[in-house]
Amino acid sequence: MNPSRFNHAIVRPPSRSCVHGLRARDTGAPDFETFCIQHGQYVAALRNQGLEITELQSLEAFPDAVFVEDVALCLPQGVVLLRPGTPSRAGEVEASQDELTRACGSHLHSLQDGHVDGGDIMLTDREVIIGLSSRTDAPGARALARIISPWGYLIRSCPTPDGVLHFKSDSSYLGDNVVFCTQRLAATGVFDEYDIIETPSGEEGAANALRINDVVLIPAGYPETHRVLSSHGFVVEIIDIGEAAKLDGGLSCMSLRYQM
Ligand code: CIR
Repeated sequence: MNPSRFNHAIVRPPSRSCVHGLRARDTGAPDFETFCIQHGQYVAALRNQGLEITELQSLEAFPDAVFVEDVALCLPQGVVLLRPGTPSRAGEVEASQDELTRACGSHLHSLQDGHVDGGDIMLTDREVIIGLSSRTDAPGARALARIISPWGYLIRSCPTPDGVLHFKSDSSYLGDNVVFCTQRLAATGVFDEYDIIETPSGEEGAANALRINDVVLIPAGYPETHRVLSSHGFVVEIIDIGEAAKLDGGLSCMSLRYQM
């Protein structure tokens, strides 16, 4: 499979309860109306790349449920329901199960042990990297490997630097062996076999970019990132996700992308 080619995405609009969403540092609650507008622009950007969109119901009971990436892993061989590593998000999985079955039309597999957040899973052309973090543990990584190894995936797990929420908060796979990541994550050696483009100094917040077919989406507010990625030949599109960022959410977190 090509981890940058997609024709479907599942999204979930924010709920009013988003103001209570988790955040490592409080810079103020997101504004619900603005969040909805920005979410709509994000979805429009996915549609512009030819993706068919399935919109799940927003979940008032789960303030972080807009970050739908964390509840499942969608692969051509099947969908794996994950086990988010923070108690307030555990119930999002069950609440999503029926809609995900309808959307993906395939049998759902459930993680049997440990914890994994989708934000800690990176698919590249050669492997699946599982970042061990405060949300994703070794038993969860092993349980995921037991499900997807038989499908032919090579799995590797590695630590995520302290203070980084998810492995992909600090990195994104841009296709053709290229990884865009922070200096602190590159320093762990995890991407030594890849062609690394480091985030410009002071623009670490742009590391969670999103390659969708022929474009790379980046969050607004990172002009050097725009320049650097463009100079490497990427077609870059800017999306304002300022409200999601108040809850430590990035571009990848707000969709489950797949190819059917
Ligand atoms: C959380 O702490 O779970 C949410 N506030 C942010 C989740 C971001 N998701 C992601 O990076 N995949």
